[in-house]
Amino acid sequence: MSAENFSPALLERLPSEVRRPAYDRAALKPGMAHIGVGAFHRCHQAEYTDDLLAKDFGRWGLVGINIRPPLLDDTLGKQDGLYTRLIRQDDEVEARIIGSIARVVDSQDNAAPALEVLASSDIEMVTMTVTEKGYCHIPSNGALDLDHPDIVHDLANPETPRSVPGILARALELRMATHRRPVTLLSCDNIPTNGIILGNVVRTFAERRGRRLADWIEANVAFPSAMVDRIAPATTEADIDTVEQRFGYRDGAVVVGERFRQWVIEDRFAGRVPRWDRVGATFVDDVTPFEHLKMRVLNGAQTTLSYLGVLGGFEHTFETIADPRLARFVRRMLTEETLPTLMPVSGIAPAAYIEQSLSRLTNTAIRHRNHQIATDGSQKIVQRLLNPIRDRLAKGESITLLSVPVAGWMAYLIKASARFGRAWQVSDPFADKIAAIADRIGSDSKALVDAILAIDAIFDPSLAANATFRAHVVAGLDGLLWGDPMGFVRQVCAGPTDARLKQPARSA
Ligand code: CS2
Repeated sequence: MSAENFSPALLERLPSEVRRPAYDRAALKPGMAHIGVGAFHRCHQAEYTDDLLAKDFGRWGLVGINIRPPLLDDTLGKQDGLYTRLIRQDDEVEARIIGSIARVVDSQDNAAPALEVLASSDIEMVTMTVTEKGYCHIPSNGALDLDHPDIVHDLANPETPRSVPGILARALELRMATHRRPVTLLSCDNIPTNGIILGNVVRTFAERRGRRLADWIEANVAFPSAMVDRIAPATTEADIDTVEQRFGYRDGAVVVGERFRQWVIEDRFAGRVPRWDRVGATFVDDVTPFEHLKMRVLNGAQTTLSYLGVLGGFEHTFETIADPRLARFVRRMLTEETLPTLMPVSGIAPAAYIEQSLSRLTNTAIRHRNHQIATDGSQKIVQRLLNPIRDRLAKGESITLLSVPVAGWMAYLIKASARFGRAWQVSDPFADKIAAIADRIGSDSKALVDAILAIDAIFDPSLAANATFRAHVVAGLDGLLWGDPMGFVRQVCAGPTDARLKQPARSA
């Protein structure tokens, strides 16, 4: 017989090792909203908010909104917003019920339910995890992509928007027309200068709606940047089974994360602010150094391991990094090439941060699929790989190692094309474009690289034109696409450690 499903009524009967919300949930009032209630949000911002409510109960209940699948009503909704958050480190499991989500709203088919919440005078903070592509910006320059089909739709139908910029602009327009209360829109996605990008796309959209709205936004809305961190892969059936086996109930909304967590937020708000800084978050004047550190080191390592891992036949990050060739490669890449591009961060020694990041990736209980991390690489490689490459090229420093995962990303998408045997299923806004390139060109690495680097939404034209970069990526693609990719990685790693520019080992 299957175990009882989780419900608020079960709260009183949970095993004692499962921690419960330490505040009166019945008194919870919505004060902020979150768009994109996926595993990451439930493991990160919702947990910080739960900590805050326990420490200093206030008006900060969360309304969780999804504007894309999955439906929330089926899982979180049925459980009154409550769910189990597991922290896992190898064999250790620590369970806690998070209570900060007061209500969930499904707005996948129609923006009206989301708009009602976002425009409400109760809501003074809107956080979001809508994935990199949710901002509808051009990755290489951060501008709103006015040719994006959802943006085209929303500019023509501003009252029934589909895109994040369109929904936010409409919500702000409704706020301006009604109570006029200020609001902070806080991006929690891994895009560089995420507050600036969010501000850009919302303002550009609003300007097309009229000067009045644009001016109101200027005076009443803040877009702080933030660095968020905790590894929390998509929940699997196995995670749901783990809760059942260990704690005796079934929770369809369970999330699993690692112990490490970090949240650094730019101290630039409009209206009242949940004092997450009282429960471990940090408010700072400038997030940039933290953001570089996290995206280039931790995310850079994850992305590198995901592409090289798939090419090498590995399923998850922890299995990939257990391969000595890949572990050595990624450590050398981060230490020799990425580290010198980082800005000083007070209190954090970069070399120690690299070691800590690599060690987080070895956690065998965090089953993060390489294909999950590889998803939407076109939206990730700029901040994780291309920006450090640009910084190094500007100083005449070598990019031998950092170019390999760029070629890895290309090989990953090329091998998904019909001409290359559809090795695996991929999900990336540029997948079709790259498959078409692969189908047209076939096996000529140099021609493949030329065609892919010409996609200026991903590759800034000056980087794409750089002869050293091109040569290294061609050599990387040669090595990863044909023959033995792991042998190639080992060979690159066996090469000289000299930091100055060198011609690639196998330049085409
Ligand atoms: C991952 C991130 O899927 C991905 O792109 O690299 O979700 C990563 O796990 C988080 O940024 C960690 O904070």
